[in-house]
Amino acid sequence: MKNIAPAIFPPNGIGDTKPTNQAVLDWVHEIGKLTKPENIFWCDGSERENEFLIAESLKQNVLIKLNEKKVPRSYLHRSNPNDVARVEKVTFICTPTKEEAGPTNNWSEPADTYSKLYGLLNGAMRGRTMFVVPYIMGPPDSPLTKVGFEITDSKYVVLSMRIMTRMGKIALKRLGNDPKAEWNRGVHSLLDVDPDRRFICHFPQDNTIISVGSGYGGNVLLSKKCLALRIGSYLARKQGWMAEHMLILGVESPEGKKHYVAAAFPSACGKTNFAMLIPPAHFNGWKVTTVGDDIAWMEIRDGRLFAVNPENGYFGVVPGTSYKSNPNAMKSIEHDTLYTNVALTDDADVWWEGKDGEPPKHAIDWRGNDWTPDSKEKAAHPNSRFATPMRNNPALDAAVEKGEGVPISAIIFGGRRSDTVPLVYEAFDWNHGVYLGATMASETTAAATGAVGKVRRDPMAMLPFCGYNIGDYFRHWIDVGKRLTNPPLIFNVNWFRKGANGKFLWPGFGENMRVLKWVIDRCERTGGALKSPVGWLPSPHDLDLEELDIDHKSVADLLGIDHEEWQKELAEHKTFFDSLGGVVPEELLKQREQLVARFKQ
Ligand code: GTP
Ligand code: SPV
Ligand code: MN
Repeated sequence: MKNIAPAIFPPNGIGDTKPTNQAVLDWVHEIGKLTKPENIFWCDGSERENEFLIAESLKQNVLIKLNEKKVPRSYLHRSNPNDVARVEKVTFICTPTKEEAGPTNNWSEPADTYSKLYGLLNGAMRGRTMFVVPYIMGPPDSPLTKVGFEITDSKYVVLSMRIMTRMGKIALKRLGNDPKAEWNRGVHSLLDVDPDRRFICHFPQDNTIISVGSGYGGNVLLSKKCLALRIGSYLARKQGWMAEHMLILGVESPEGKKHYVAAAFPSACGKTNFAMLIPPAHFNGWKVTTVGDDIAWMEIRDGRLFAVNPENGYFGVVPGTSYKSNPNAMKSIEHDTLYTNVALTDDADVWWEGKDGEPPKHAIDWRGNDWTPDSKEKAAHPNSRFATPMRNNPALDAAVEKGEGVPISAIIFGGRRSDTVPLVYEAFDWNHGVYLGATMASETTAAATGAVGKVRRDPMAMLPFCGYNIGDYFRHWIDVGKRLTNPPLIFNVNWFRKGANGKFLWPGFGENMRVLKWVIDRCERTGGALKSPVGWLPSPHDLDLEELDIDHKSVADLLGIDHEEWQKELAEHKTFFDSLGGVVPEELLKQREQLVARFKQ
């Protein structure tokens, strides 16, 4: 077996914090009997434990220590080159019937899948340490917060989970001793990191996740996409709340008026960047703060949506991150950060495509090979990532620990579209907004294995993350709308429209404040807009474009509705809905008819 680190043996007082809940003990015993590890390490989330695990990871080459002066307390991990992104084709929703998983998910029968996975897990941890990682998702005192346990044979997973979740004793306390309490069971084993034996399986009815054969991010940090979105969305519908692939940000005006906005963009389409936006100089006095950069859990209270960020850290795309594009991210990852698959310079600093300054004359690339600026290969993998605690973010919102969450004034959907879709527009009402989300599309990115740059429908940026039938998910959105007396306004944005020269028309990043400002103006009922077939569109003078170097033609192109392109788009909406085989709610079919009719007027 390649690259798999053997067991480690902690001194007394480390690795022995056993939970007292009998249901957890029974489950760990069962998985231990199956996987046959050398020993069991019970994590408590303490500093001492973390130091021990880092020291052992360095000895076993699971981590490389970075330059203490340049990036203090930070490390580099290289995953297997065959294992660098989420793999959607081996991600399964294992519900009793195929209908429950729906037309957009890979389905496999639960009993068969358990027996296949238990077969693979049989003796899988021989000679290794089995770690038991207790964690919570959500602020410690939130009613939305969930408890999870992840069993893993990867120290990289344990160290990442400590950054990405509230991990350790806090979860044991929250769970308590009730053997019937709700908690998520997650089992992860690297096996031999063979793509042919890689499966990420979800059993929503059992609140269980089993992931084997990968050591990479979204496949193995089971708190994130697996629990917070796939199992989360299933529980959310059952329990009447929402689990969404959304950032959450706060916007405060110079007068001190604050709004919170949630935005769903597909993987690697700008959530982290938008959540950490720094307004341009022209918006002096405006402040944007980050509640979350990837996932929102929302509930209805007093007819409004309130959101919490269930996570405790950011697992962000590294390439393209610079002081120019995202200074808050750069400051966040200057220390106490776990990097995956970036390049290593000769002085043990990190490097990636798009970082500020000159590329190093020599580096070791993400695969561990020599690299120079003349190399054909990229120094950092396009989906290389940082894991950094949210506390590192200079723009962290003060309400991030608030259990009741923050009230959401606007929801923004957005994809990566070279053409057709304008910079920003607003839905006429909630159901129209649900239609915008349900029909959104985006060019695929390196965040998942497979082709990059292919336009695909990705409803609400949840195509790979909805843990049940997408038709029922649309229905849930419509039903939530009925319960909202003060619903958020819904918008669609596209930072990625290109001009005839193939270049982005919009400067993006901090300048997205100009679009956000219009969104806030609309929430405040002060912003102007024109009625178009697709929704409310700002005219160029409704957007504050002062001190921005952009010509009239580009603005017109950004806001334009090309009827020919939209005829194609409308046909694609129909093809997509048809492909779902009759699960699309009547309300959305009606929205499509109305959209078609508006184009004929
Ligand atoms: P996940 O973590 O995969 O969910 O991604 P994300 O949605 O958080 O995307 P992120 O903010 O990390 O951005 C992904 C890529 O898009 C990076 O290469 C960014 O540089 C680029 N990007 C982000 N915002 C903008 C923008 O406003 N304009 C342009 N042109 N590129 C952007
Ligand atoms: C995404 O792909 O949407 C991510 C990265 O946020 S991962 O955690 O790998 O799924
Ligand atoms: Mn994401």
